Amino acid sequence: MIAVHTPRIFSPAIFSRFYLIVDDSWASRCSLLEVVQQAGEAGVKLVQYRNKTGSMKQAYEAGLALRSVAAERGMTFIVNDRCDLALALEADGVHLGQADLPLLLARKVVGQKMFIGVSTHNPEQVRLATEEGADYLGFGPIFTTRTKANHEPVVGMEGLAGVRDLTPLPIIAIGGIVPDSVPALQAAGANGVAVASAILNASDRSKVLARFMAHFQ
Ligand code: TZP
Ligand code: MG
Repeated sequence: MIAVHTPRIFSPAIFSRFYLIVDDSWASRCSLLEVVQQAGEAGVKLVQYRNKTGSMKQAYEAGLALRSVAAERGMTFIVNDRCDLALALEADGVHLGQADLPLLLARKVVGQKMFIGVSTHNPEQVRLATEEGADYLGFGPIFTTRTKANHEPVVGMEGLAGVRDLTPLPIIAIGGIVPDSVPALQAAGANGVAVASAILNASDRSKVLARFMAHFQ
């Protein structure tokens, strides 16, 4: 069904990148497929599919089209929250929040071939996800964001700098990030940045993608 599947051969480089989040809540305002295509053209290599509200069937059908585009373009495709959906879509990985299946159980479900990322918001969560064998960590929200309702308290650059030395894993900063934020985030220890609204909301998406990508050459 799906042409390319990246095996889980871990390299920090895979997660030291611009990480696009395509969130289904934007699907009524823009074509997520078009966004992933544009991102592929801009050189984006890492994409997460996030669907918090759709039925499993809707999430599968929308996800399958996105997964195929990502595979054609050699992008690592990660599914947010749901191990079952990640398996069904033959994703390259699953991204777990603190309210999702615990990492050790998720690993049993998805097996050894999938990457597992974990959202973390404080030093304790960073330590635990590292001990339990996450492949990369999301850390944030760095700034306030409207993409996630009732998000955790903002951690700021200082929060990021404060966890950098607690883990050897790639840290992906998330939450309210715009292109101009990237150098300071990298200086504070972020390997990558995960972004939804700055891309999905952009009036000139290619331009904003290029501005992000310029920080990851
Ligand atoms: N958690 C905190 S922010 C976010 C998630 C899942 C999504 C991305 O945020 P933004 O601000 O739209 O880039
Ligand atoms: Mg989640």
